[in-house]
Amino acid sequence: MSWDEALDEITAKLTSIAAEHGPESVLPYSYAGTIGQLGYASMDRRFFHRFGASQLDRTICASAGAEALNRVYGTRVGTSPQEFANAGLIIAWGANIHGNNIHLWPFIEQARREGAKLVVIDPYRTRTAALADTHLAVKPGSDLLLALSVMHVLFREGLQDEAYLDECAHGWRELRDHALRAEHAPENAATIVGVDASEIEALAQAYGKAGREGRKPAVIRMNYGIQRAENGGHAARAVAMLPVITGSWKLRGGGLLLSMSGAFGFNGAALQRPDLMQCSVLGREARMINMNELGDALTTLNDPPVKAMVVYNCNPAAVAPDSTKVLAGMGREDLFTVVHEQFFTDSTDFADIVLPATTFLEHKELMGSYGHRLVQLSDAAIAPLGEARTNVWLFGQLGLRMGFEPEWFAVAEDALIDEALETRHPWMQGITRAQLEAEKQVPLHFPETLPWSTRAWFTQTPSGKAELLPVPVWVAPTESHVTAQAYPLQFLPRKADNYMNTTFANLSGHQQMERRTAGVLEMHMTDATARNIREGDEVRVFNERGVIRLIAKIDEQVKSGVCAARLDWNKLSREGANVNALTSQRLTDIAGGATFYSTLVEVQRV
Ligand SMILES: Nc1nc2c(c(=O)[nH]1)N[C@H]1C(S)=C(S)[C@@H](COP(=O)(O)OP(=O)(O)OC[C@H]3O[C@@H](n4cnc5c(=O)[nH]c(N)nc54)[C@H](O)[C@@H]3O)O[C@H]1N2
Ligand SMILES: Nc1nc2c(c(=O)[nH]1)N[C@H]1C(S)=C(S)[C@@H](COP(=O)(O)OP(=O)(O)OC[C@H]3O[C@@H](n4cnc5c(=O)[nH]c(N)nc54)[C@H](O)[C@@H]3O)O[C@H]1N2
Ligand SMILES: [Mo]
Repeated sequence: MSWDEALDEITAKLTSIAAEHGPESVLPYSYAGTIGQLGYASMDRRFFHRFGASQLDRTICASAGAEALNRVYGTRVGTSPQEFANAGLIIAWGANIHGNNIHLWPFIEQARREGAKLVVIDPYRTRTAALADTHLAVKPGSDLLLALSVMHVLFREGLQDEAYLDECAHGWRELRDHALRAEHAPENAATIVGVDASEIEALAQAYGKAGREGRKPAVIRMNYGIQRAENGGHAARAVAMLPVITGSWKLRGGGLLLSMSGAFGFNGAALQRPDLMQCSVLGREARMINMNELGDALTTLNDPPVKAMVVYNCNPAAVAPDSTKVLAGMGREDLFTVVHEQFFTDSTDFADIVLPATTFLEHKELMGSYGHRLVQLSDAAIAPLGEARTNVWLFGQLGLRMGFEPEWFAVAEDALIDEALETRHPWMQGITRAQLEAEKQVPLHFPETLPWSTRAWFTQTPSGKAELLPVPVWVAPTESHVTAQAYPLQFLPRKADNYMNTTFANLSGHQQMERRTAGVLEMHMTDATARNIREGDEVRVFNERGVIRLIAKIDEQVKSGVCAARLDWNKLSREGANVNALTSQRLTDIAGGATFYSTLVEVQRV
């Protein structure tokens, strides 16, 4: 059909569904796509707010870790990537830098050429771990206990920076007393963490002594791997406290980086217009649906049920947890589904209408960052191919067809960029589109002093200092090696080094690069032998949520008790089911995040 016919049909369908079931029966489902300020959240949000659709809580990736940082520091700011070159000890904690964050790697290499050591804390032997000086192959979900154990040694040895703590931290003596409890001593924590006590001891000693007596400082690259566990919010919070304890923020090349997103103050309210919910037929704020609970939202939710789903920037059929339920829901005959996509993904297979989307090469975007401190303009390199249209255009058109106000919906990309840059954020003052057009990237007006180096930085926490309370308490995830019974193996449903979540998984060049782990379950010899499984055998991997079939690969990437397989499209997987058939909709302890890495399974030879 033509674009005109498609837009008319979608408008008519959404209108009649809203008339019968209320506008909240329409659910937008999106994540980052090509990640720009406009494509991620601008006209799309305006449209759904004005319509009165259910809101989507976008928690699938980073919500627990982001909130953990907010709780300790009040916002999300950290060591800049370039500063890693000045570190003497780099800890990659739940961070596959060489696979997922390759642009940080050159600075790590630079530091290592000057003698820095790299420690990787990851249950899987990633490319990053294989290149490290030390790899701590911890049990999934044990980071909270490991962080407390590191704190135990720091305080036991008097390696804390008391002057910094007194000035900049709230509750450090309570944290010290808690950390010094016997259960946090390395010899008592080691079994649960899954490493030797001596390894924890060595890590803590190296971390605590870095930056002292002429040594270069330690920096932690914490990444989101750590917070995809049920206790991941408090685990991330505990790790985030470590550089406060040692005062490592005071030194160039010290500190910690999870996210820099708090340094960018784009005017999200102007782009997204949450106030438009008040002008919708609902006349109030619409209900919120956690995107990790899509399976339940499509199969059990009522008052009203979800009757239409509009998918863009996302491939929920492949990436959302508990996919047996997700696919049952997306397969409902009475669900009207629209997907705006670049490729015929697993999700387009469920669509009533597929709309062609532009790629980042075909649209103009305003970019922030997770790591660096540059505002960037990403120009369209070519005109859109075929009939591909941008997210902004699509939702603007739908708004106009709905009869919504042209002053909010007939708005072009450049005007949206201007609105996004109209902000009171102090670090973005004076940054304009004209400057970005000329220079393409403009540094934030970031303060001269190192982040969190003095108390003056802590303006956004209740105490005006780093918040170390409540003390982080070790609790095992519901699904972990501590709790394992019927399903004894911890399962890592991992990202590919050469795909972007599920983007590129259909491209043969990328598939070639991911050959080693295509359709494979990586297991340790001990677990394989106990199940009479040999290399190359077909195996069933299952739990109470689902079953998938893979080929056993016996290697040293995982320790016994842990197995791993990587995320792929369902339709490129054996029997059409990928790793998310096994993951759960359970949420993290903080901020409703996804718990992909808190998954237990059993494995059988077919
Ligand atoms: N090549 C590539 N790059 C990507 C992506 C991609 O798919 N491919 N995805 C992008 C996206 S959306 C994101 S959010 C980032 C994410 O980048 P990362 O934050 O690095 O995320 P993950 O790969 O999920 O997890 C990192 C590591 O954590 C390990 N891990 C799992 N459980 C635990 C645990 O309990 N403790 C510890 N210490 N480690 C654990 C995993 O084995 C994994 O190697 O990468 C982005 N970059
Ligand atoms: N098992 C398991 N599941 C996971 C993860 C994991 O590590 N393991 N990682 C989780 C994480 S961290 C994340 S962030 C999510 C990511 O999940 P998704 O957000 O679904 O990410 P992708 O799989 O990359 O799919 C993005 C889709 O958006 C499309 N797209 C790109 N740009 C645009 C655009 O401008 N407009 C439109 N309309 N479409 C566009 C791409 O073609 C692609 O199909 O997956 C989560 N799921
Ligand atoms: Mo992500």
